Amino acid sequence: MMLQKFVDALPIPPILTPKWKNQFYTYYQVNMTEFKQSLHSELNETTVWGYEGSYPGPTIEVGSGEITFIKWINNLPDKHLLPIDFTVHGAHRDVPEVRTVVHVHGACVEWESDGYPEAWFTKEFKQVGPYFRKQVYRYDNCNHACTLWYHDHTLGITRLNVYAGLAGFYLIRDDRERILNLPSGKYEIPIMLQDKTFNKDGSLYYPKQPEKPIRELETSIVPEFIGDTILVNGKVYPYLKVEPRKYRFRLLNASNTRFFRIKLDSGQLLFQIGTDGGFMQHPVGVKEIMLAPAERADVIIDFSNLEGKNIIMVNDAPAPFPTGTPTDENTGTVMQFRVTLPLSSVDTSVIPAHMRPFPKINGHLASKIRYLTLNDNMDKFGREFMLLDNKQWDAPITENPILGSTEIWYLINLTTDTHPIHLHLIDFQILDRRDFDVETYNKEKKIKYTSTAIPPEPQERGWKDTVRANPNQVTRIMMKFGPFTGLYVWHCHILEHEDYEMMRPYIVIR
Ligand SMILES: [Cu+2]
Repeated sequence: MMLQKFVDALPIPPILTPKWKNQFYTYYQVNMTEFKQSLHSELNETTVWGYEGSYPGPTIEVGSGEITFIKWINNLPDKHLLPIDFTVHGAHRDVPEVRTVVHVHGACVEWESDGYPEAWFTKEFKQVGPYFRKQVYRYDNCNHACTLWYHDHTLGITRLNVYAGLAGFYLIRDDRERILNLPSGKYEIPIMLQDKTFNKDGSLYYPKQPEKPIRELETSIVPEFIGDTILVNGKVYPYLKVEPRKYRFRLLNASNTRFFRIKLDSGQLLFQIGTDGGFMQHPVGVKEIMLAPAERADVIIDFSNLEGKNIIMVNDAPAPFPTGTPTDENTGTVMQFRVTLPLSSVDTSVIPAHMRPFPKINGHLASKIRYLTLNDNMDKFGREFMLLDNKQWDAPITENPILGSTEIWYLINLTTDTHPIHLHLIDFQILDRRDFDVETYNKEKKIKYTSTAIPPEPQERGWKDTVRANPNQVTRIMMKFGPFTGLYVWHCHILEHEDYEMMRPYIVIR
């Protein structure tokens, strides 16, 4: 369906108000419900799922170190909005259709509050998953200022719950950020990028079968979901009126599968100041920003001296990435900035020369090196699916780092896709990527490098929680595990992969 571009204003999700707050704690309640929302003015209202009656959910803003409690409440209907594949692990007929569990992506949090995929719960907590521990989650927010996001993480239906609308921003602020004099208030705007496909009646379309249908099944999971329409903050191709001055944008790719490679059609630079885990040491001026699902970039765009201009944010990442279909006029367009508002006051905000020191973790301190493959496999229906280290979700835990220890993980990608690999609890640093010979690896289980090590891209030189592991490359990441012990997960953030076995538990032990 072709929807007219730039006819609706960019919505900005409301900031969530706490139920109560004192000098020690802050407490929020967040209701998940089904409701109708207009995603484009020419489209009938769409039934979506959201937090607090909003898709995207309201933005949660907390201070670094602020002890925050959140009760996530499932008030969704009993019937799922989208087609469930009951053969997928965790989504069999023995559990209720509608289950939820919320994960704050990038959070430094105790495991019981991390949103473990098997810690799901239903309406009124009547039924809960085997790893459910508490109704009210506790977040210590031991991160520096950063752009996080919250979204559903239920085993076997994450792709459907997130696609239905269960995602929102979670921003952590700190004193360092306050003294940087960045564009703030109405000049600081979250940008959630997603793709969807609509039925003619305005309802959400999600495929019931892959391109080559599985005859034995009424509904089958698909290897990836690629929507034909781009949404920003839940609106199709919106526009934003801006003043001729600097703005700060928190870019987030919250798509199921689609990668975004963002550019401005004016050719101007985006000044990136932060990665997944917060501020970088120095800003980098870049022409384009690559964002795999779940990756974030904190950027400043300067509209000074562009009065009267319209600037379009475009995308040219093939889908699936990197070998899929190139973008077209629809999937290559994201949103429009109209520099039509008068300058309301002199812009005194800055692009700082220095944000925060970025101490490189010392590789010699790594007490453990893990070699982990990303590979594909075939199920009994002849469907290809992806695995981490050749293991399914319920194989015994193999990644068991010791609290406080530093490890290096070699992500050895034997598939033809780029997989955004995400670890819960910790931030890591990308060491490098290096081409290797897949055939030799498959035969001899030995890494034969075919290039020298490629350093991370300028836009990746900061704390990360999600890394693009490209095909035919070994991607090395390094991290220190802590400050909590317990059960977490690491997984591919392509939600169709995550739901179908490309996820593994890991445990931090004492
Ligand atoms: Cu993947």
